[in-house]
Amino acid sequence: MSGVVDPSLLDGAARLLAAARSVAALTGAGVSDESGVPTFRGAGGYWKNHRAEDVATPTAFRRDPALVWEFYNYRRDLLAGVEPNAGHRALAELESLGARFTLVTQNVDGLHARAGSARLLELHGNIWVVRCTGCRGEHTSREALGALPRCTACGALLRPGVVWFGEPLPPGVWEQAERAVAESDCLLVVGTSAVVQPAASLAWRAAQAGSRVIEINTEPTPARDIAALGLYGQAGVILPDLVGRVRALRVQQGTQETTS
Ligand code: BJW
Ligand code: ZN
Repeated sequence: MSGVVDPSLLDGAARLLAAARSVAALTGAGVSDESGVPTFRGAGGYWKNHRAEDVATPTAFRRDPALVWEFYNYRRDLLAGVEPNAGHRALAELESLGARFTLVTQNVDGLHARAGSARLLELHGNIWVVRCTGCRGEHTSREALGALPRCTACGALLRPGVVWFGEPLPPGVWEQAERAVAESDCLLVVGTSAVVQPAASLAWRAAQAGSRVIEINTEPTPARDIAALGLYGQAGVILPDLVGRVRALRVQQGTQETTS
């Protein structure tokens, strides 16, 4: 809970953000937790009931596409009934507070876009995108899909437009994400276990390039080692508080500029 986050740490983090000319954020499943979306690795996470190798690899899809679609259709149904939370909204507001801002997410749920984030890089694709395994055509589909949906153009099986283990990230997206974190003065690492590569390496890449890393999570992760600051509690509580402090500092900066 942010009740236990020391206000001086929140102020320190807000000062880093307000002083930055370029800010990036790397988010994971934890930011959607308070919207009611399960994470992957925590208690109640997807990988507690499903082995990742059975539902999130190209081999699994070749072996049993119906099982894989069952997993993704279940998640699409769940997501159709949830809303972005205060954490998503705070990150969207941060984008409008002056610095250059890029939001890099590992999430496929589309909630950052729904909250209003515009400069958004989805490293692991999007669950509402459907891709043909034959002609590679892509389209966005929010309708219910059958157990084994097929492409109307070529008849081949359709698959979810997400990145499975062993697959490369979407072309171009990775390069843009690397550039954004390397150029940032401050990187927020929010709600990710920071163990899935190459996404997690962005935190280390930023630190190496001199960016100040701020970790926001319910518990420290391996990224704590390279973070300048760690804020431990719920993202949906900490982010609005933090962004409110950045907003106040920006207003002060503006007043100083006009009076000096
Ligand atoms: C809260 C909170 C609250 C909770 N507030 N916080 C180097 C070393 C070892 C292995 C590899 C390596 N390089 C590559 C690999 C292999 C593999 C990998 O990383 N494996 C490791 C896990 C061992 N990586 C890949 O295969 C990647 N591809 C690749 O490397 O390709 C190379 C290649 C190149 C050229 C040709 C061919 C290949 C692809 C990785 C794809 C990951 N896909 C998934 C599924 C996506 C689709 C779907 O959603 O179904 O992505 S797996 C899953 O993990 C999903 C997530 O995006 C990803 C990250 O999880 P995330 O977001 O961190 O969630 P959790 O649950 O782990 O953590 C939640 C966190 O939130 C926790 O810390 C909580 O404490 C916190 N939290 N509530 C704040 N309220
Ligand atoms: Zn097709």
